[in-house]
Amino acid sequence: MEVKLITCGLPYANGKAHIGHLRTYIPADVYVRYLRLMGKNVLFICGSDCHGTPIVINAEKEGISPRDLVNRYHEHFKKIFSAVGVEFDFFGRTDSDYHHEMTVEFVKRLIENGYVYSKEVELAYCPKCRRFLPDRYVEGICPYCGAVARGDECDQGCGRYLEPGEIKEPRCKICGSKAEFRKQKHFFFRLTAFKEFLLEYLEKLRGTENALNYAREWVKKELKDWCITRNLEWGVKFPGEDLVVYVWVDAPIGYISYTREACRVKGCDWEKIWIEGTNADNGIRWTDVTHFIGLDIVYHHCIFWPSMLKGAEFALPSAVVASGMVKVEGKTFSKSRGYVVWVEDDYLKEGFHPDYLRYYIVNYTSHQKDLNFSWKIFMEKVNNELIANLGNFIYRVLHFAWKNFGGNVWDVLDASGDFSVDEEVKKAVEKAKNEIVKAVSSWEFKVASDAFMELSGFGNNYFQSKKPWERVKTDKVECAKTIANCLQIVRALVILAYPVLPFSMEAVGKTMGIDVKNSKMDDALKFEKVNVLEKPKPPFKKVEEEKVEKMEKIMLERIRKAEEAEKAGAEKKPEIVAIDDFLRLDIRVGKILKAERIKKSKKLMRLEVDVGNEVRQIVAGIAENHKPEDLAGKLVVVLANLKPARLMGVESQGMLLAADVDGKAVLLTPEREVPPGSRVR
Ligand code: B3M
Ligand code: ZN
Repeated sequence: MEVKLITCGLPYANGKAHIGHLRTYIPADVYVRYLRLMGKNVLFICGSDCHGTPIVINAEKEGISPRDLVNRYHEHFKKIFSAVGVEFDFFGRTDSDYHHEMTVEFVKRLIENGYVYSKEVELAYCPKCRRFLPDRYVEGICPYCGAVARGDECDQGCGRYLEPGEIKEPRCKICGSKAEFRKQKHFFFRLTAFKEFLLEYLEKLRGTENALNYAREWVKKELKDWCITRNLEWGVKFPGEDLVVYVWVDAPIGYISYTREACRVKGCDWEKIWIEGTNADNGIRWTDVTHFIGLDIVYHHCIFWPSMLKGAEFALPSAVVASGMVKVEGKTFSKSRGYVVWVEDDYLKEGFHPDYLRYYIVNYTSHQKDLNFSWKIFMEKVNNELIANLGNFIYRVLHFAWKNFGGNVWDVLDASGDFSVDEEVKKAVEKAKNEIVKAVSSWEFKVASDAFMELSGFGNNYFQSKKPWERVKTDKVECAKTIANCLQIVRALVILAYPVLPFSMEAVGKTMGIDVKNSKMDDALKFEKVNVLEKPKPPFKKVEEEKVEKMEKIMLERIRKAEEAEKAGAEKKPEIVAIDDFLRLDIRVGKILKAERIKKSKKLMRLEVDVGNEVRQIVAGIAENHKPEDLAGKLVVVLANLKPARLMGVESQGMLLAADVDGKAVLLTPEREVPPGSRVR
């Protein structure tokens, strides 16, 4: 059977997993599980994205090697994925030999096919660090909108992707000094050659509208050739040069190298998937590959990636599925501003069940829309939907069957010789199954999960209307019929809800002897005998209000701290300076000769200060907590080469140095008597 390859965007091995990651990975896993239930032969792959400047910079900051940093987060992601039930068949890493080999092969094919050329470009160079400054090593001004930007992206302004050399007024991110432009040879990918191809490809590409619409708009605008090399040590070496391949070139090639590696282990044919493809249409060789990605990387997957594949003569993915963005408590997701839920610390370590988050992410809204994570809504969805509806139905049926029939209703029914599944039950199960199949094929996981919840709602009403708890006393056979029907619904639910709730449905399945992992969708429609084999447990536990309050508190505190940090940062963001920068300041000890308040000012005082070779008039904001009479004769520290300024009409020829304690100036003074004019350094 042909392989259907499903991939997820590769997480950077550069930080911990958060809810933004799971917003893509969980629906992808749900999709894969549904496909398998439908009998498809699926290969589900992903892996760490290990290259790029942020990883090198963070490793430098921590004083460890990029490899060590990558090892740490690679293991972290593996652990998290398994804890939340995202089960990849293969989880690779781009710093592996097999990936480097694949990337070099790929780039060589692009070169041979004439899609790569070299060009001298002017790049930001730091004369102090004596190095070129790729991507995030440089900060400056966006040439398009004038906002502060980093080397590869105008992240605070217009959001444009910036090519090397484009940034204005570059500064070295490491030492803070002004960068200069220097010429260097770099390599470019001829993206402009793919416009016609892309227009046609995007016309036929399948996927979610959000991805397709963006991509179709972009391709109509001007495309630019793309610099694909960087001055870095860490990365895949560009053949024959002292450069590495840009991370956004090697990362998607990971989809291929991981497939090759997965196939080596599992015995499938990677060339069939990535080279031969499944069918051809107007010169486009398609392959049954579906990329699950976040909305922010549509450009890379719908413009760059297909052009690279076409240029290197690989087959072309047939679908790109983009998840909407994430909000946390109603605000745009942001790690730096504290609007984040960390999967390990805030969720798993707090003891929340992974299925709850899976249900929330899949069921909150359509896959394409923004998902808002709020702890209150989380509690409501778990308690009022999962538990009140699904959990309640499953448990009440299993419990009733166990208590009143020892788990086996068929003995009573066989003896009576009279049982068939109610038409309305059959219809309800069939309806749910059909809706799910249809919804899944268009990546509408909310619709799919609503369908099994509706079936469970039907089950609750059915149970309620038949009143088995009364019948059990009057007509055991009738009662057994009701429960037998309900058990059919439970079995269907176990199978139909399993992709979303794998842990809990597997457990319920076990209670009934159903091996849900190896079941097929149509087993939901089997309507055969099924028993309760052991004392059932409620499938879900309530989320307690206090717990949610605790989580909200943690979140609020984090947001508050982030706000504070931002404020402090905005006031004075300490920049790294060199010693010569410091030596440009003329800081000396001075002696206050005279002090008086400035009329009409609460804060300001006029001082006469002996700075060694002269007496300066200095205006200082110290009147609120100092008396003039206490100041005369005091030794202070003066910045003596500050440009003179007028304050309340009085010229100030320097500045006193003081500690800022809650907005009050606490004057600095030498530890013992020294002559006025002594230099401070
Ligand atoms: N490593 C993560 C991101 O930008 C990036 C994805 C690569 S997919 C080939 O979301
Ligand atoms: Zn520098």
